Amino acid sequence: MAQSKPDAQRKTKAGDAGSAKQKQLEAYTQNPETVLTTSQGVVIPDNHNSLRAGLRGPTLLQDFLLLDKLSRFGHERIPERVVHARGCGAHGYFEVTKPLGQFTSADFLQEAGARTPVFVRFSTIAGERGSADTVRDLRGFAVKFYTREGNYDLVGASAPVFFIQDAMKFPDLMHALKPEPHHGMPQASSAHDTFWDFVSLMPESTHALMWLMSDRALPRSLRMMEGFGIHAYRFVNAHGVVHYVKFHWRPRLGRHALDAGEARRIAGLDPDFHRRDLWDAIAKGHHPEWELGVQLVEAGKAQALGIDLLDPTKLVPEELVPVQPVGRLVLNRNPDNYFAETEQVAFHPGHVVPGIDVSADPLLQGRLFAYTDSQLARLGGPNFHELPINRPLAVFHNHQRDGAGRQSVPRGQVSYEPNTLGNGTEFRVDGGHQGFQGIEDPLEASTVRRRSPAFDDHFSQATLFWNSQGAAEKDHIVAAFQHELARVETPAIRQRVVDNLAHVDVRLARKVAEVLALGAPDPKAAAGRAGFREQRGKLALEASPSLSIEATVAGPVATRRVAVLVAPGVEIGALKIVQQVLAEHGVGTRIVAAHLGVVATSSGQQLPVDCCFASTASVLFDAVLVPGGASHVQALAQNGDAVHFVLEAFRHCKPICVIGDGVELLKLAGVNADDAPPAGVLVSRADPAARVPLAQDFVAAIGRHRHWARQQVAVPA
Ligand code: HDE
Repeated sequence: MAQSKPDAQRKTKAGDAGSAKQKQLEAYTQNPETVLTTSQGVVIPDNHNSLRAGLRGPTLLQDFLLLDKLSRFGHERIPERVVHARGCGAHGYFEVTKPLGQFTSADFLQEAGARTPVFVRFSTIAGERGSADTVRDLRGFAVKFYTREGNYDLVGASAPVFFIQDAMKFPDLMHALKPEPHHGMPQASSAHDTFWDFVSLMPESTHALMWLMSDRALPRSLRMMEGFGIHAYRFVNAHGVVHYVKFHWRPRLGRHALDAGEARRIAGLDPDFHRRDLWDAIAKGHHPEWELGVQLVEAGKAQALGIDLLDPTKLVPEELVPVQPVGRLVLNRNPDNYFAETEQVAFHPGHVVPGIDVSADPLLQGRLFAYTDSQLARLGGPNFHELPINRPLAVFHNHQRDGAGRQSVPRGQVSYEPNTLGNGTEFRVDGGHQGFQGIEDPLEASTVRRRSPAFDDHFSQATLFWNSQGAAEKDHIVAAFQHELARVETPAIRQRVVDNLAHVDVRLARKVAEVLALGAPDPKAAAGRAGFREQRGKLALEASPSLSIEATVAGPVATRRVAVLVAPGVEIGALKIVQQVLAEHGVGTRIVAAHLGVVATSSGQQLPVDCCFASTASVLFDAVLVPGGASHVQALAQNGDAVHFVLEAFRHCKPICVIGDGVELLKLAGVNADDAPPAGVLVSRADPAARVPLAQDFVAAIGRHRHWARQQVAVPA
């Protein structure tokens, strides 16, 4: 492909490519028209009435206007992705901040400031297309770079490890996770027998399970979620020097999670919570951003690392190999059309460009087959690379031909190589030095259907993850295991899981078992089961602090949402000051009241209301602000929705700021904030001079996001 690319195009500056994909897409976009036509372009005179034999007679088969419309409608659906069916996407660009020429010859990574257009699709793994966004799941994080040397896809996820080591087990894993075949339940959830049956028999899944049961599986926003390439890929530079590379996407807004109960409630209140959040942020110009980091290990030194880079159930702690920032990803444009772009985009981990190559990771190797294969079924034929969203910016030319949905019109007699008939001279592509060279691996081995013994350590990194979590994060992991296993109906499966967990940490296993009416976790029973292999490696680290989001939680507060609860008689003087400070930090406030319209303030002004209790709840906000005003607080105190709003925010450990009499509402909620307010609760009695500092403390509390110490307080919400 690269060999037939016109030189003129190859020489365009990388920086010019910023809007190139958008321009390419514009050639295919359609604006709304005032005339309706059939699919053949014939103007439709009447779009309300079919053609019938007389006013009260049957419809005529000759009504091609009706047939065109009905038939086209009946074919609107394509199969959803067999996994990662539910997703949302956005356009943007990737910009190099640190050129990587020393490690890779990939053209798009050579120049600081060079921009490459991208399309990104986020997804949940298990749920079907119409499932909820906030379910407990790892998320897909797939990035298509439209580079000048062809498309490069980094098809990653929100955890750095996967459940299995070999592609052979992928259909089993997914069959166990997806709804059970007899009754088609549950939707978008791992909390059921078949999933836990399978993973309890596959100890290699333990490390990924720890991630799945942790707060990582409940992102507050896709904009606040980390991404990972999982597998080690390989960079090769112009001199043929090879490095293994692991990719990391780090959100500029920090890493933040939902509370598990909150996530479940949001799934009912707003199943589109994450996609709406992404869409709204981009639409309002708050362009989400991630830093791309790489961990590089020289190929010759991989063995000395003590972690098998080909094992996708292992990560490389960044305390051992630092993550070097090399670029930034900015999402700045919502798609024009969900189906044409987000649904039809087709990723593939084997879409690599010169300078980047795959590794022998046996999971990755299987993916190299699976993605094209599943696009063939999903997108109906081999020409899906011609769909506008998938088209490379690099010119593609080859002799693959025909097939369903072919759009290009290749000219000439020749669709084979070598030839002399194409351009009148001999054309032969045979061992050139351009384009994708691939790394020359000296392979000589007997075929073997077995795993490397280096893959046998199934628990030490699960233990590392557990050791690295903060106290609240550990509580959440325990609660998540309890919740999931309590939904498992077969006691023997629950027992197997806790027996396995005893190999991660005995206290963890005991705590999980506590509420499940199980026998004491028995590590020996686990070790005696078929398939159990444990060559526990010596941990180079006791804990890896970078794995905890609790430890690194403070971050920018821009785009967080604060609910301001109001009722008639609200005092808005202090409120305005706090709102102003919040706005300066990019925090949005929404006025929430018992009804839409306006609320009369204590000074007789009309305060417009943004949303009412009938359609919203505290779980849709990051923090709550209750202004002062005696009658307003009294009215809120008599409104069960308002009291519940505050209680629930308290329970979910969110920052709460109360001004003046607002503190009474907290008391009703059982929270005495008079003397020493609990963590994350900010109280201003009457002193007007204290308002700006109060607002600043509130901003700092929002920056911390959750005040988990409050978790210990029992709250009736
Ligand atoms: Fe995928 N995966 N996968 N996967 N995967 C698909 O491809 C598959 C794996 C990931 O937004 C499918 O086009 C196999 C790991 C993402 O369009 C399918 C194996 C990781 C997406 C497929 C894996 C992923 C997919 C479904 C093991 C994290 C969504 C339709 C050998 C690094 C991309 C499709 C999008 C999608 C197969 C393992 C991430 C069936 C066989 C590990 C983000 O081809």
